[in-house]
Amino acid sequence: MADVLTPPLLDMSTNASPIFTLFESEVVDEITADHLLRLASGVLGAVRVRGFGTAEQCARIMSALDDHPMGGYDEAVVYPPVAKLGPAAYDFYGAHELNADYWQQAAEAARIRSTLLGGADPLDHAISELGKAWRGPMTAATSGGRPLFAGMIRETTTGMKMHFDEIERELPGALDLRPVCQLAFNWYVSMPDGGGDTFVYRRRWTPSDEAHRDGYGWAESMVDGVPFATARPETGDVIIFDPRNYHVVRPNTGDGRRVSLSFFLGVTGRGELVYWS
Ligand SMILES: O=C(O)CCC(=O)C(=O)O
Ligand SMILES: [Fe+2]
Repeated sequence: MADVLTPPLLDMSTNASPIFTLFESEVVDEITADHLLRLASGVLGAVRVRGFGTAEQCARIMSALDDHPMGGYDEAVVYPPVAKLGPAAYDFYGAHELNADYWQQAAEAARIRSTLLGGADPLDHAISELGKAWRGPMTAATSGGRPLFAGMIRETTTGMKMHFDEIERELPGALDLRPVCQLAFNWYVSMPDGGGDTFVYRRRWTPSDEAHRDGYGWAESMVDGVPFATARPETGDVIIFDPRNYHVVRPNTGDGRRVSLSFFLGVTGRGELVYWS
């Protein structure tokens, strides 16, 4: 009889045919379409791409940010606070629509971000690298024909509660082309000397989870024993994972700021890679 292996990360087997957990965290030097497809189909937990941006690019962005203090999420909703530049579509789930306020914030944030990399837009670097990896059509997600804002700059210091992100549940039908999956892309332009790890659990939201809601997050006891992938990026690295899986960010424990450029990716039924924040 085959051995029965224990979770989280080992293969499960109750007979001679193993069922593979497939939720590893991979560290690579270059992102490929295969990584994106495995993340999208749920057979890879997280990928960390080393040196996605150079130290020089990251330093330029960080010094430009000194002249553009970041705002934040509404502290009544997101506490501990997370500073950010640019709107996320999910900021508007209370409003149930991407309203005039969204488009105004989007235009303002895109204007500021477009100069942060020595007069150029750091989003362009990210999109161009992903486009090369995908080798297929890639375009900004649209809503009512208008391209959504993508490329939020975000700073966490005391971490983030365990939560999930899923546009189709936050604002159903908001995107013109329905994504069949969702990935979160974070390029860390600065990381502290310690802490700031990201954990991704192989567990999606289900209605009974609402009994364990804690502000914008959910209780971590829900993921006891669940397979997980973890990544601790260094400055310049990228992490990509499926944010429909519960994920949590640990507090910084060392000197230095934890700042990332982030957006979501989706694959449409036509095989296009779309992006938005
Ligand atoms: O900052 C991180 O590592 C993850 C942030 C996050 O919650 C997301 O990208 O959905
Ligand atoms: Fe998230």
